[in-house]
Amino acid sequence: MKPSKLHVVTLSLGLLAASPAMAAGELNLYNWSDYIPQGLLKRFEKESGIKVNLDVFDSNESLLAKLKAGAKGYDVVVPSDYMVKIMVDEGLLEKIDVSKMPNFKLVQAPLDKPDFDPQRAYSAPYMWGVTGFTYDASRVPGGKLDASWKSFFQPPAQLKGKMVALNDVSELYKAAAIYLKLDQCTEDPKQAKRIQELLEQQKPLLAMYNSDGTIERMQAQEVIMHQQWNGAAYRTRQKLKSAVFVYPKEGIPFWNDNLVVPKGAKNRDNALRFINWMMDPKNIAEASNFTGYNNAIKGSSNYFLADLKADPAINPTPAMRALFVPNKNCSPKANQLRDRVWTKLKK
Ligand code: N2P
Repeated sequence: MKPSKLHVVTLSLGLLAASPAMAAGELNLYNWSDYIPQGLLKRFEKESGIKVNLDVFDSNESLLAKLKAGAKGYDVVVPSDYMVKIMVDEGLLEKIDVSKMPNFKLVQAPLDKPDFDPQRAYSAPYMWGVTGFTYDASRVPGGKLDASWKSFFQPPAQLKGKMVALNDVSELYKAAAIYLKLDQCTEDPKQAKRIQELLEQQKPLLAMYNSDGTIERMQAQEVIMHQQWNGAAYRTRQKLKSAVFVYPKEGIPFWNDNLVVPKGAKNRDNALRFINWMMDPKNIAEASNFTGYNNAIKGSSNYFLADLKADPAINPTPAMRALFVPNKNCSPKANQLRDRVWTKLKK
């Protein structure tokens, strides 16, 4: 093909655009799948000159395994609350003094001093939310299910093979513990066994364990019920009007995710710049508008889409808040019991 004049112009523009980015270097972000809009990353690239490379994971445990296996090359990763503590204890994170960053003053209580990182020495808040399950009201008997974990663990027979649970040890174990009125950090093998039995009896009813593609699976009506995070549920409801997100009456798992820097990150300065930039109300609001989750930054809700503002999980009533069950930092013994339940379940 003969190079046209247009082609040459495009090429040189491309080079021009690339040079500041090359000067400022790169940022390797390892985030949950479907958890940050491309447009926001593009705007960060434009404003900073830093090129962002995005790679994705589907659970805290796969993120931990990756870092422990010595994965180098990530500059910012996004663990949940309890996993920040585990990573700090394992010496996997850089101390980055988030509380001294200019935008930190905008972080609202209680997420300015969370128990997993009270000084905010290692982590900055990203999104927060809750875990429940969504069902398609057009396909359940009577068009309605009880707002209970019972509907998820012991559903009507018609749902057999038409439900999916998250592929997430922490989420399933915690939901089961709440339903059975047990401590999510139990160190009692007998209690762990009861959790095991509940999960084992549910397993044959499930089409699979999968944390990715939950919105698409519900929208395509491949399944009738899906354990889901509230942001994914919000996005599901925009595509499937008959979708109902359940806030279970026995307790609603509450979590928050965080931006941290793995030890030895090559682009530490770029990571710090990105983290501070993400604590800007307008920037984090753009992430919330895309993901459907709230965040901890003061003033960001001024930029929320009307639909998002109206979502009950974004502005929980005091009654709903009273049901929140935050992730706890369990002891190694409790974590070991939990992991054994999971390994057996997945065999
Ligand atoms: C987005 C993942 C939400 C994170 N796909 C739940 N902690």
